[in-house]
Amino acid sequence: MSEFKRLVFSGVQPTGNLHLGNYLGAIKKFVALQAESDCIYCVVDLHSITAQLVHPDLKNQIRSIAAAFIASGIDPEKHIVFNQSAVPQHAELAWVFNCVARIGWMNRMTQFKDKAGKDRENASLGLLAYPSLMAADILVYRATHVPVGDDQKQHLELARDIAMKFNLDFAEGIRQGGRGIDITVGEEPVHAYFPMVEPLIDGPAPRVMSLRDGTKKMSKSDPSDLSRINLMDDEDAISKKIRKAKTDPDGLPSELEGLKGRPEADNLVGIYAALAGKSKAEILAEFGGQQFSVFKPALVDLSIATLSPITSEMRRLMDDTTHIDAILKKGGERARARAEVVMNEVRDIIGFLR
Ligand code: AQP
Repeated sequence: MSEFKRLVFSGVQPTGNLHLGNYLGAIKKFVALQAESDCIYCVVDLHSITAQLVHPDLKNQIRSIAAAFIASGIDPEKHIVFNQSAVPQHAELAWVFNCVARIGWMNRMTQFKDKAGKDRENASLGLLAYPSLMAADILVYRATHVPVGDDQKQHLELARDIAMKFNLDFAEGIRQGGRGIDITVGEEPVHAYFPMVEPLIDGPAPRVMSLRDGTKKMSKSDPSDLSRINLMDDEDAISKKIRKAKTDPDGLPSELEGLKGRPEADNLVGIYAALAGKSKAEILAEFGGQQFSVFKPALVDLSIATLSPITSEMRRLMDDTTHIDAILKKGGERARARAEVVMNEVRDIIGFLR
């Protein structure tokens, strides 16, 4: 065998309301990938306690992410949907990876720097080690492809570094058990137990920006609710947020060039294009020369038409959580069985007695 079997893995943190950035940057891609790949989609609850330890309504937050997956069109029968803490092998492999990875690698992560802010000494150790757990989430299934937004690119590069170092450090243990696959990384032949994961970043909108500041990414943890469109927002809220979205006084240009230096206009056009399944150039050909007073109502209509079926299905699923709980339980069992096969091999490769 000269290739790892294609397997898609991705996760979303239950840290608050899912927003349009999460949907366009990640979940929409999750849905599209189901047709061609075996997929595992995870609510990464262990990650949610890295930046904020106590979440008063964590159980429902976890359910609501799973509800968003299902309402968006993920099929939990054909693929696997579960929450991370139900599969302890993630944390076990993360410990191994904490010992493989170097502190310097973690210190360079821009997300750590952003989230820890000026008070780095007071950030949790978990926040620093976050990318190591993320690598374990993926590699505990030996997944090969990871659909994510642009903000996760650096973490995936680190996952590749961790996989590579594990493959090299434990080369003997991997060969001894007759495990692993011969692959080429760059020019170098490597006998690999873990694959070099491929990020799948391209998509309708790899980086959706805040509606209040076109230079900041749309984020669940932004204190301003006006900065994002939540998947659970009703029509009035969507309409209000788009009407209040920051713009500049000029109308829309007819060419892409005219969006340069206009981050808010660029963002709104990008959102429209992603929702419509068209390119930004096509949207500008349609709306070039028009004022935002014309463009914004069109964006409101398109946003509501796309999101309201998802929102109403999420609400229905969250009204009686027995269905979601059953999906997560079954998904957890299926994921655990697969992760345990890999962990047993990892324990043998390292040389732990079992
Ligand atoms: N603004 C965004 N544009 C495109 N993709 C985005 N993603 C997040 N924000 C955007 C993608 O959504 C997936 C799930 O993200 P996450 O919840 O695991 O963590 P995050 O990247 O840290 O997202 P948030 O919304 O900004 O959450 P907080 O505020 O809690 O940190 C990922 O694939 C991510 O790339």
